Amino acid sequence: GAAATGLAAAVAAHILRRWRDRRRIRRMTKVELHAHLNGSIRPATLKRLAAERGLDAACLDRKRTLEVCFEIFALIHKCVDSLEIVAVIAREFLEDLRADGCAYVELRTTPRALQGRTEADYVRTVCRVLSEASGITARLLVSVDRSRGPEAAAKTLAEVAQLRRSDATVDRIVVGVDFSGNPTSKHGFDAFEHLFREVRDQWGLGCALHVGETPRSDGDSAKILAFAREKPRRVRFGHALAFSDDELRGCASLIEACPSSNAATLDLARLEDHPRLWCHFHSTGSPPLAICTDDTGVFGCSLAGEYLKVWDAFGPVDLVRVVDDAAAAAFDACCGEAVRRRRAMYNV
Ligand code: 6MZ
Repeated sequence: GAAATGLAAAVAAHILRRWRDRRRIRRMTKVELHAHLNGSIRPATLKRLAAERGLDAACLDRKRTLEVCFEIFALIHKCVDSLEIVAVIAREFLEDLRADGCAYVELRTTPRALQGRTEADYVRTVCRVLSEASGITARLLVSVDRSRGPEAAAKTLAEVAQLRRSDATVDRIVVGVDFSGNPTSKHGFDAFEHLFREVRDQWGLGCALHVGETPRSDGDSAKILAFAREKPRRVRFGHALAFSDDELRGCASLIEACPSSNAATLDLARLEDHPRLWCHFHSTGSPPLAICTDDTGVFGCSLAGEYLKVWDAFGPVDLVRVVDDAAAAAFDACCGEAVRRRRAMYNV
């Protein structure tokens, strides 16, 4: 009698607490620092575009290894074949982020020349869409796709430098440069380092560098870590899964952790085994960390969903502090104000 009633009350209290936690996390004010525009295409939009073009989309049914991810990016790039579609996927993603409680986002994308338009047109289009966003502050990181090689990157960045001088919107919206692309491609960071040095030291912008995405060290890790240590606040690490705790000790550069993406590419059975998240929540002296989505369209994830996954695997943990750390590592200082404004407005 009494024991059963007590048990039922305890179970009910547990369910209620869990429901409240999840509602709070879904609503809480967040920041997104690592999201690739084309990888963030809505799955429904991707399927529709692929069907309209008669493209084989069988790769979407396969398990997300790194190799499959890059097959999917190739499919997405065939589907996103005009600046109009680029603008649509950017608007849709901003809408999804805002609904997930995101106050500030740094979106990243690799400029492409599409249908007779130039890479500069691509950058201008994306900056225009980001500058028009309402209810969310959006900035852009220009991506360098390592698989295209350093000459292509130098050409793209020269155009961006020119645009920043001639277009006030581009100048305001572009806040950094990202180093991404297939980590198994032949070009290492050393081939691009001079370009990132220029971005960091001459342009005064941030560098978001993919590093150690696969457990096999890609030979870039030491060089990227040395580059970061020179000016830690101007550099963030994407993934950084292959770093050891000792290598990272005392490093002030933030790590952009992408739970679903990392679990897929590392083939983790449980998020509890994520090396960086584990260290962040279980040991002291590990670098600050942000929770990010990487490619919502490829991994079928969402920003709020990633926070919930971390909560389920490591909670109770201080997710507000994670957001504050991320805001402090944003490449535009206006992020802090965007976060404060949303917190004041929604009281979360
Ligand atoms: C490395 C990635 C990535 O630039 O066309 N990208 N690079 N590792 C990852 N982990 C899964 N996820 C995305 O968006 C798609 C491009 O982003 C990079 C790749 O270069 C991919 O082609 P954009 O908007």
